[in-house]
Amino acid sequence: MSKLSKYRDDPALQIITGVCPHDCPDSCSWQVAVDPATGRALDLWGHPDHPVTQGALCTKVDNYLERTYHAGRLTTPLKRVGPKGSGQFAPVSWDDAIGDIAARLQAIIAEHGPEAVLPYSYAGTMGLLQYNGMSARFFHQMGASRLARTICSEAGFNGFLYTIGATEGIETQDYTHAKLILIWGSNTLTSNVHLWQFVQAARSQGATLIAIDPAQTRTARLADEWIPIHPGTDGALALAIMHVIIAEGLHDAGYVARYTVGFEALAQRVAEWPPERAAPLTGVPAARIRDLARTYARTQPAAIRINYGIQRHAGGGMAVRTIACLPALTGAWRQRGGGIQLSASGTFRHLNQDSLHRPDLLAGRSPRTINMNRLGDALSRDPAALGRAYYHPRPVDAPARPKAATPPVHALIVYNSNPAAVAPDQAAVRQGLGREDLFTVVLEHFQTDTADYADYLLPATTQLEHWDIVKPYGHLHLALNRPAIAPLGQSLPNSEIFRRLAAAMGYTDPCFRQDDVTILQELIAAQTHPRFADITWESLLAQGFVRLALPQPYLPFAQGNFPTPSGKCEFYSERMAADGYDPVPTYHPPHWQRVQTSPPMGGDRAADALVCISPPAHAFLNSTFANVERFQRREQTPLLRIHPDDAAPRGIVDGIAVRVGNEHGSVVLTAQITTQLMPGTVLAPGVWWAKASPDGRNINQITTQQEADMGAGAGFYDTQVWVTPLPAADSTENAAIDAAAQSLAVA
Ligand SMILES: Nc1nc2c(c(=O)[nH]1)N[C@H]1C(S)=C(S)[C@@H](COP(=O)(O)OP(=O)(O)OC[C@H]3O[C@@H](n4cnc5c(=O)[nH]c(N)nc54)[C@H](O)[C@@H]3O)O[C@H]1N2
Ligand SMILES: Nc1nc2c(c(=O)[nH]1)N[C@H]1C(S)=C(S)[C@@H](COP(=O)(O)OP(=O)(O)OC[C@H]3O[C@@H](n4cnc5c(=O)[nH]c(N)nc54)[C@H](O)[C@@H]3O)O[C@H]1N2
Ligand code: SF4
Ligand SMILES: [Mo]
Repeated sequence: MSKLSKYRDDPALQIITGVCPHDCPDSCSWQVAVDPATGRALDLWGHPDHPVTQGALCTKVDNYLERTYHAGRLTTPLKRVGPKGSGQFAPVSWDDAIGDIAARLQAIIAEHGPEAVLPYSYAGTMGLLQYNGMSARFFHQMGASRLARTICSEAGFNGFLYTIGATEGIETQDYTHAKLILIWGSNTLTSNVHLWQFVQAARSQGATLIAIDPAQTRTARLADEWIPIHPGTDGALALAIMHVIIAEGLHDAGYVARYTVGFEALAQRVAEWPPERAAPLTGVPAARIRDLARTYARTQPAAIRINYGIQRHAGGGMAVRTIACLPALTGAWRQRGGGIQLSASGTFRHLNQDSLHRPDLLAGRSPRTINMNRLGDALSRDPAALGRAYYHPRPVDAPARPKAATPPVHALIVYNSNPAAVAPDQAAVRQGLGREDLFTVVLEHFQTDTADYADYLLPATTQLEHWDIVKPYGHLHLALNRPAIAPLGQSLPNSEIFRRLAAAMGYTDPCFRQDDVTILQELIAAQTHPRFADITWESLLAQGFVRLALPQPYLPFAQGNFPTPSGKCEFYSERMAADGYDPVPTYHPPHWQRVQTSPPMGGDRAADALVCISPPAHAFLNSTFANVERFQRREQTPLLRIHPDDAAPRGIVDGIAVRVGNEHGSVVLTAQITTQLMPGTVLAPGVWWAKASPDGRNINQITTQQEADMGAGAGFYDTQVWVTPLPAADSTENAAIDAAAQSLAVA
């Protein structure tokens, strides 16, 4: 019996419609059964009428009440009483907390200016209001440093824009119509599970599914074929595929002539990329590349799903820019179920959020922008490090000069994020967070790794407890979230916390007194683009979710109409040239391939480095859910997956503790030996809370602040590590590894 039918017929219960707030393409609509007598939520399930949710939630959110009512939920404001970072707090009243925080911020602004205050937030909730509504207004009014929100998708996002013009593509439901599906750098069954039903429907009608991934993920295991690839080398594979397609005349000359620019330049470039050149770089045999190119060009409709895993590398932007050329070359866009999807966020690009964010409150000021991937550098007292943290997304953007890097950050306000666990170069982040002269405020549901460093820790409500609107990035339905239950304890929505802070700071603009429902109604009313024609407050209230007013089926580029400067798919991009890039697809190797020319295959010497990736764990969502016992049991313990060919020469056997380290730091993980992985690559599912890990650290000890090639994006998976049994077999071996780490740090 479905959960809905279990609760529907009980007249004593209320059923409230909402939407999952998590950073996940699926943005499921949900229904919550509430007992009005007690005010408690009894259960929740996927909305049966939503065309993508189709009545089911993922395993994490299906058990959401275990997180909502978890004993660890923060229920009162807390003030630090122990040493910095100790996580020792005492309860205080909201009035005292807000009053003292405002006084501290006023003092810092008076002494160092408002740029000494840094907001740090990401997508703990994707609800537009709680993600960055009242908070954006607050920091605009203050003139605080701005934050470039680069930690997830910026490299690939910008690469996609150069080729296509916007992150639009195949509508998720239309994968049903494909005859060939390439899942390329995406573990669909973990990170985008609602796509799977459409993939399976296509396969039941004869479609073939191929997964291209360094790991034989649960998705790759269920595919018709797994093509293992070295991390960060997908651009070379795409260049070689295009080589074969053009050399063999398999491209769609009509589509190319009408709807693309730069074919001649592309043909010239890929002539330099025979499969024999890409094979040693990617680890994919030349014959397999040829065959894949032919199958891709000859099978229509052909659908590609890329995800952000392929762009967390030094060359991630160019790789996505290159792969995005494929469907125009073969004319795949002409057909329903043909094309590519990275994200659907661009279908919402006309959403005007000025009424929500109020950028006008900056009143002509233009505060510096800090790259969130460089939080460690940003919190440093060294101006050279702080200068590196200034946002410079393109080669033409000059990095800040050290002397320009002032003032140091004196106050950090964290919401919707857990940087002590998720940000790269954890040692640097923790050193910054541990500064005695840094005033830190954290808004949270739980006492996370980051919360341990707070001077004030403020309890926030969850999606079950507040209003919001979610703009999805995996489908076209905007959704309204109604609160189902009252806030737990004294917790407050982010919006209300910033509303109270604004009042205490003396901010008088009427926008700081608007209530949440008014703000959301105003946001909806402000939309003038025809895509939002069907989306009204009333339709959202009545249905819970409303699709953008786009034709169905929606084939965005069947007749060109690319939102690029030329209006065409840009094989040649003037804009890239102006931004300092090669205007034609090319290969940007991953960092590991730049410092080490031969692939780290086989690992015949224990001192050889391995490439380390740390993609999403199935039962966590980044570091969210990693404190809930059910999901900890599902993920067992912080693991390092390693191929037997790499384990044997290092004396590593299944189940032993290993030390994984490089020039940034080290972490202890449990070895899990598996052949479901490209030799030379190790994989640590992320992101565990550091304090729940054996040595109080997690995998971001070994990740880098180094930006990817575009958008100052993150390089989480472009890192090399040395792996040794713990304790190391003998100390000479450890010394050799430390020496190797030093030499890489210099290189
Ligand atoms: N359960 C769960 N769901 C999630 C998340 C989570 O943590 N857990 N995270 C959410 C977030 S924040 C995001 S951004 C989205 C998307 O999140 P993504 O990080 O894009 O997640 P995946 O789809 O798992 O894609 C990563 C896949 O790419 C592979 N990979 C890594 N490097 C390379 C490479 O260089 N080339 C190729 N071809 N493959 C590579 C990994 O092995 C993995 O299978 O998912 C969201 N959904
Ligand atoms: N090694 C490694 N590191 C990674 C990744 C990886 O693949 N490997 N993935 C990266 C990616 S793709 C991303 S997107 C980032 C994500 O990094 P984060 O955005 O930091 O995501 P989470 O770890 O889920 O932490 C979100 C926090 O927000 C809190 N939260 C949720 N809702 C609310 C709310 O309404 N109010 C307040 N105040 N708090 C709320 C949650 O309790 C949670 O602690 O991590 C990145 N880090
Ligand atoms: S995390 Fe993703 S799949 Fe799970 S309920 Fe939320 S939107 Fe749906
Ligand atoms: Mo992400």
